[in-house]
Amino acid sequence: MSRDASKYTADAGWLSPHPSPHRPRFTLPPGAVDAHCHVFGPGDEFPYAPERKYTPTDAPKDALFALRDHLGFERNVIVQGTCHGADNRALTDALRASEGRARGIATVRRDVTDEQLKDLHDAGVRGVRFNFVKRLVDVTPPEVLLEIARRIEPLGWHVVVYFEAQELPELEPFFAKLPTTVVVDHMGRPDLRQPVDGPDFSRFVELLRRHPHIWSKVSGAERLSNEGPPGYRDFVPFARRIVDAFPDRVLWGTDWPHPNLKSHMPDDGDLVDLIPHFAVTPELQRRLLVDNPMRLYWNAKPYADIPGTTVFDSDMSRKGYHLNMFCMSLMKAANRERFKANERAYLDEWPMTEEQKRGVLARDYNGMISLGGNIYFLAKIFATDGKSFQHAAALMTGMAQEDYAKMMLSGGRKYEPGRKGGA
Ligand code: 0GY
Repeated sequence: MSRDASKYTADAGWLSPHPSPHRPRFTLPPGAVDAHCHVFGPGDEFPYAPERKYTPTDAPKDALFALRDHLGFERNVIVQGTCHGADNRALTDALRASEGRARGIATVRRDVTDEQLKDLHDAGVRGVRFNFVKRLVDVTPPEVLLEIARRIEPLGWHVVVYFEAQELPELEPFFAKLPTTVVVDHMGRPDLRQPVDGPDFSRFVELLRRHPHIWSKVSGAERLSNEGPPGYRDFVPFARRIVDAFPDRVLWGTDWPHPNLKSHMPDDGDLVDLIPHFAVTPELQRRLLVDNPMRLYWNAKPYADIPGTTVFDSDMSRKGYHLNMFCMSLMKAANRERFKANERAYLDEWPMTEEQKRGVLARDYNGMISLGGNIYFLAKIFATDGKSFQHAAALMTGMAQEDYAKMMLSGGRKYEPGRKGGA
């Protein structure tokens, strides 16, 4: 269907995205992520929600990906726009088409099924958005939102929240209760006419200080600024205060295609050129644009390459859960007897992977650690065998226990970075 024949007409006065943004003068660090943007429609393919509060012009995935390449970004985080309600098809279509270069934030209702959540995850969704801006949505009660947050938490997802600054005092206790990371859109929409160190914005800074699970997007210059383009200078001190204080909990995004702007349509190149004014060193720029979004959305782990070390983080804890619970069961004498009587049969009572079971049978402690076993739990296995920590440590370093003991008594062994068990 041609554009003219579209069944949707955008709202009167709706501003479409800038047709030809300039290439930024600021060179983005390699791997930069635009962590707040949307896709709208096309409406004829992905209908706008009947309950929507606005009708935009279409802003399809191809236009977003072209902008990504033009500005110099590597990846996108696409946030479900309220004009699509809880129908995430335009979002998941874009995520799938991105070939792993986009992650998504969806909108879900309380009746979402586990299967639908799994489909969203497979498409690349890593969070849900709770919107408290009344001009955009009919607000969902907090107890329902909390229920949704508890459903998505086991998937490793987080919650993105959008609210007006005056709502913060009422919302803070709710944010404090959320079991996941919470990302605030556009710094909680401060009034930039107030002083940056005045009570209103200081309240927002305090929110982040008090709650280490809360992050902020330092985006929205074109929405919040009273001075306007191209410098958006009144926005800079606010974003800078947040980036300086919480460099590991900030994200940035274009907010393309800038829905509901009335004053002007920004040149996205100007928005990128603003970044070095509030993230003032290459280090801060890399954290804001690469490290933080990669950690949150692509599960990139800065500690994954520590030589010879497996860090027992939440992913390893999930992976090794049943293995570690089996180990704990050996605390009971009756269970130890049953295990010793028939190891294989006892292991088959636990929903562990075959690899984990083989690791136990072979007493391969390094193998078990790589499969999510934690040495404090694994200790129950060698204790059941009547063996000591020294025995296990010798096994893990490939030495006879006697030689290991001698080596330790004579002052330990020389540090060799990278040796398994040597860190
Ligand atoms: C934004 C801001 C707005 C809109 C939405 O989902 C949306 O409709 O987020 C707004 O109107 O302030 O971040 O895109």
